[in-house]
Amino acid sequence: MRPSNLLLSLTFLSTLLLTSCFKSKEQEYENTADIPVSREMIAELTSPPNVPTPVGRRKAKKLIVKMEILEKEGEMTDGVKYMYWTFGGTVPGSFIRTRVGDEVEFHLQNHPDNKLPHNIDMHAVTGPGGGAESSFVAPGHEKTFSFKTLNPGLYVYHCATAPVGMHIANGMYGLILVEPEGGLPPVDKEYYIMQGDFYTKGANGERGLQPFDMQKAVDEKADYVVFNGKVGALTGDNALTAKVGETVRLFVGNGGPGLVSSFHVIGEIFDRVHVEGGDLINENVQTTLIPAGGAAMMEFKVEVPGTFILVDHSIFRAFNKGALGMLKVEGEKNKTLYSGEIRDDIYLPEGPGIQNMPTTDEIVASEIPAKSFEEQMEFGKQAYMQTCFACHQGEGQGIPHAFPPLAKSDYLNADVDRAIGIVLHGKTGEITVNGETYNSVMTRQMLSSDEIANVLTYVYNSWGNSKKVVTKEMVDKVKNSK
Ligand code: HEC
Ligand SMILES: [Cu+2]
Repeated sequence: MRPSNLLLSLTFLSTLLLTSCFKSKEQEYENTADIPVSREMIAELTSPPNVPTPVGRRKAKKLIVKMEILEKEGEMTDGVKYMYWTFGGTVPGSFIRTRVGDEVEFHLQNHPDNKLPHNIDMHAVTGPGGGAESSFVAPGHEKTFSFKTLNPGLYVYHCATAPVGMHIANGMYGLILVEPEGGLPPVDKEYYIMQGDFYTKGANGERGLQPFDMQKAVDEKADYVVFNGKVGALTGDNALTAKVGETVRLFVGNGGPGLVSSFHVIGEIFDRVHVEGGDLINENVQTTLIPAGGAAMMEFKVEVPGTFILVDHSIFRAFNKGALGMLKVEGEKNKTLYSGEIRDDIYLPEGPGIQNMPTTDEIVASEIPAKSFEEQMEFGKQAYMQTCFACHQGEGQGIPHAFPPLAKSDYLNADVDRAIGIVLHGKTGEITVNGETYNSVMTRQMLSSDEIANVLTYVYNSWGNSKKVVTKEMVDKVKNSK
């Protein structure tokens, strides 16, 4: 036999062996309802973005889940409070991990300090109301019911007490995973993310404890669209992490109540998506749709270092309503996969004039001026996140060779009037910031004098800068001194 023939028959043999192996497994229980359970086990529950240990090869068990409902105040974003209703104290609720054939004994506890009755409808349950009918529980009570997991997949659970929309809108949703026989293929990192839309009496950013607004919810006019219950739950220090070369699996759900998510990771392609959390696998996907009350699993390998931004690609939700998270990947650069910036030349297709840059046209203030330093900081931060963030980045750290840092910037701190001038008119030409030279273009920012005063006050009082306060008068003086 020629060596290549030998190889062929060997591979053939082993494939035969493997497939027959799988066959016998499946044949054992043609109907998942027949899978027997052995022994009892208390389920590990985790708060987002963490998930419990994979089931691996464990046998089906009687799995005891204890879930406590808590109504508790939390922070939607800086200065904005919200009364969340939660499964397990977090939005989304605790992650439940089971395998097909498990017999789940579910204990739903409604904390005595809570004001309302609640229940749970699990999409993984085959039975009336997904458990809702048997789990309706008043404050200070515990209800128990049990079910067998028949279908593998990633499922949403939520409260289904009337008004259902209101209970969901206040954060009462989470994910339950039913792994197939033998478990999902192992990966290096797994994370739990859930999108939700929130409706508040005040507008986005309006401070204080914000009550739920039923009319806005009915109209589906969300003030906040967020991952994991609040703005910034997955950014900065809360970012998800991975190392170059690792495989990542995201369990992503959408609690709604109203909106559908166009889930996308900027700078990544999903190698595999379990569409709608089921068996159908799509490969090489840019954006995957996650219906309200639905979920999806995405797997990908991270090949290059950097910060990858998770968004709902209905993009105003990401940049203006909070649906933005981060995956920070550390490790060696790979110039073949991604070169990084090779050169930055100024591109001026219409001659040397720079469009909409150096002008002094009056921009009319559309906002109420800030009345205190705190308000200046608050409005300034909002303006920063909307206008400057894209280039100078969330912590003012800039991007090497492209956008200079504003954090601890010697250039910024040396001269307030010059900084005001830059935000007023834009900037081009070579400058040196903290020893690095930049030769790029900052386009003119369309901001009023008040907004410029606020944004610069925010910048000067953040990230180790010199704590100057910039007033509208100072901005007007620079504006008129030209
Ligand atoms: C489109 C990208 C972009 C946006 C948006 C932008 N900048 Fe800049 N900024 C730049 C670039 C590029 C430079 C350097 C210009 C040069 O090389 O001459 C710069 C320079 C600066 C500087 C001086 C250098 C330093 O690091 O201290 C300040 C201050 C500044 N920007 C503030 C702001 C503020 C405040 C905002 C938001 C209101 C803003 N920028 C929005 C790109 C941007
Ligand atoms: Cu409820």
